[in-house]
Amino acid sequence: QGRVIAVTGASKGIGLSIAQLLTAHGAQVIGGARDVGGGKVPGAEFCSLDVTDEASVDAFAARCRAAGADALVNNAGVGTFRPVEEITPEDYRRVMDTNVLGTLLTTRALIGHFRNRGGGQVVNVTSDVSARTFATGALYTASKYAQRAVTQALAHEGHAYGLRVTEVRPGMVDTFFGDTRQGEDYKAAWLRPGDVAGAVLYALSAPAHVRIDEILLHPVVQDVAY
Ligand code: NJP
Repeated sequence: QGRVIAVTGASKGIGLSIAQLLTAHGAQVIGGARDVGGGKVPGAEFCSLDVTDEASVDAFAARCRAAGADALVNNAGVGTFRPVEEITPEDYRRVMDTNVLGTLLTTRALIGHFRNRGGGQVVNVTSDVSARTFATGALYTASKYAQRAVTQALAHEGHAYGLRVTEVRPGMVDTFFGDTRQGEDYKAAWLRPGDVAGAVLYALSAPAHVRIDEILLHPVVQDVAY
């Protein structure tokens, strides 16, 4: 209620749902993504943001600092699923730049602000595959393992000044992820974006003396694979 929360990748899928749910709970949301036509959430602000572009991130962060941001949700992400022998340098750069460098850049741009305020929260939406892998998952899971490492290192660094860091690790979610469409029949029993948004809300709603380190959630239909 009344908190200012920055959400990356807010134009569709999980990020859009996070923006909607947080706004419905009285937060002032500043969403960002490349598609400025998406992310239309009544009551929320939406800014152009490419997390792989330093200048774009700095402009987004400047707006978040000016608004007095209390928390950052790093949700923007992409995936490409190919066997190792088919992965191109272009695939590598797109996935690693978005998922790893993007998380680093947005976080770097806001943690000084959080430190100056004596605390804050960072919630990183990584994946259930941030700690296991599978065939065709080399590139995506490498990026998510790395994003998990960034998340955990940040938790160590931020502990000294009251930064609370959470990793949210969803299994299969019905979104547009990996150039798919939302609402396809084969995804009917998957997690809904709102399920993940609920986990983010839970982490952000924890009392000030509580740090939610990690939330792992799966649709029941997904094999218990960890
Ligand atoms: O995917 P999708 P999700 N700069 O494609 C944005 C993780 N996850 O909601 O820029 C800024 O519907 C893009 O916006 P736009 C996944 O790894 C998912 O499922 O306009 N934003 C859009 O808003 C990711 O970290 C599943 O194209 C950028 C959003 O990201 C997170 O969940 C399973 C951007 C992607 O929306 C959200 O993905 C899992 C950039 N450069 C983890 N590039 C799953 N769906 O099954 C992309 O374990 N975005």
